[in-house]
Amino acid sequence: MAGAALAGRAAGATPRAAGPISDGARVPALVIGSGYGGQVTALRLAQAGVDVQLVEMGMAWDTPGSDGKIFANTTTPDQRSFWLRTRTKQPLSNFLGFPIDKDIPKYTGILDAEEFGGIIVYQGRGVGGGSLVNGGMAVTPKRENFGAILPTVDANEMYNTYYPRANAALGVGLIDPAWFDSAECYQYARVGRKQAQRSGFPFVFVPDVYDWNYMKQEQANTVPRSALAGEILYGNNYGKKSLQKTYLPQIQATGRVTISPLHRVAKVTPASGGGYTVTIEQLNTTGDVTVTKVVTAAKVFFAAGSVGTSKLLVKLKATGALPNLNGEVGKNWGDNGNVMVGRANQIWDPTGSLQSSIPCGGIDNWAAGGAFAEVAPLPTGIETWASFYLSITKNPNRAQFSWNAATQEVDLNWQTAWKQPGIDMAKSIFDKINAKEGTIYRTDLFGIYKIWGDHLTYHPLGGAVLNKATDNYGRLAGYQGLYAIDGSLIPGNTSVNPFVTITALAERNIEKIIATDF
Ligand code: FAE
Repeated sequence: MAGAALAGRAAGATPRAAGPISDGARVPALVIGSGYGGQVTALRLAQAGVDVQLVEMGMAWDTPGSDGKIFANTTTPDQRSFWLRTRTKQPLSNFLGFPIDKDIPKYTGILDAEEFGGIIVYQGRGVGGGSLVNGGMAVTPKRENFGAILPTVDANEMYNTYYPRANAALGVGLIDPAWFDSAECYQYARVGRKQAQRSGFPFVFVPDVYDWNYMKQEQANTVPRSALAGEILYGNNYGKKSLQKTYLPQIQATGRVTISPLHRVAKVTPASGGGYTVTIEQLNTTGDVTVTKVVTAAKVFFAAGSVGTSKLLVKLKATGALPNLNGEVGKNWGDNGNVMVGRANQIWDPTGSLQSSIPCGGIDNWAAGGAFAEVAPLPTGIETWASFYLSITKNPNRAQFSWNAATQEVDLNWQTAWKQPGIDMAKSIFDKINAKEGTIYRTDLFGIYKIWGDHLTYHPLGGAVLNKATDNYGRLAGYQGLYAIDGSLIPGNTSVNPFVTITALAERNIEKIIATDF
């Protein structure tokens, strides 16, 4: 920690009002986005005595709807489910060949299916970011793979200090293997394990932030069901430890962080007297801008997620608000190699009508075939005889964001065909399993006669890559006091699900930034 001359640090420790941020405010630190990167940043700054404004375009997700629940169910999506859409855009668009999307009222819902030319990028919207919608799979990469993930970061520091810190703060835990062997809701995963092992692939349990004791009680029917009621994608009402249950209460306890939900940062540019002028649009729940606020911040942290941060930086560079950002901004974006697929099982391998929406295991063929496949649920409530997988692959393709002056929007040049290396890597697992089991791929989940879910990613990474667009701690090149501190720092792939790495890297970077820049 630096000495007493702490620019922008508030005197005293008067707890701050709940917010939102007011027009004309002058603040020491403004954080854009409240996902993993944003909440780590807000917490650690506040604990170091810095007053923080945390600005989030999505809702707070702290108030129940008319059904008494905060979050909607996957089986009955409603206005809460999607960000400003009039029709759902479900990752699995079809079932038994039939389209399953439906009309919904336009609302600032929780899951954004953001469409670019060749890919749909799913992201969480709200205080908690992706932690609100994700599966909670909390995976630390194998150490032997770390050099390829973040080549300029000291692996010893990460594995000795920051990964453990992130895992502890996120509340990561592992399923009880003995319980797994008998739980009805994991029959689908046991089928996945059996078939993987019969084909010679290692099946590994995957840690998750779900409360595993609560999961046991759900199976025993002694508590309201959440994972066992098919809750995922649109939020989870009970057992999942999203950031709302981990970092956020600690943030609130500091009394130093003002949170402004339904506030979207539109512009950041140097202020004449030092620091940055930040233009913020307040939204109503149909997405209209109701108020535009202009504030001044001594330091600004971009934690709007890989896509959100990249889009802002690319636009601000191209439109002259931040012209000195370097040419690496917007580059090295990847999809973490995501591809989805379903397999049709033999009649003697039912996967069960009750499936926990929280995956607990995967098939590791990373070293030999470049794929790590989560055994994922299909929580339809009926027996499907299907096994479903989300694979993370070593797909080497990288895309770039660029400013489109004609549309005044940021484009991403990813092509759907660029998924092919990822599909080939996933096939290194599933072609073999199909041959061994005498089974075939499902063709009814992504359209009519379409095998591969190659149109989407859940894991956007890159666009403001560490030690390229920034220095080795996320300080953006060209400007003092501007930082990127989220998934945009990671060049396209983490070999496993990304949020533990995003959290650990943010913990590492903010520690250095607090020690040297405040
Ligand atoms: P993120 O969590 O996306 O937070 C960014 C926040 O910034 C969001 O709340 C935005 O609304 C907000 N924002 C964006 N633009 C603005 C703006 N201009 N002004 C104000 N606010 C803004 O970023 N990862 C895993 O490791 N395990 C899983 O099991 C897993 N499952 C997933 C399932 C789904 C369906 C999805 C969509 C993702 C999943 N992920 C999973 C990915 C994970 O949630 C994601 O990598 C992290 O949430 C990214 O963290 P960031 O802090 O980068």
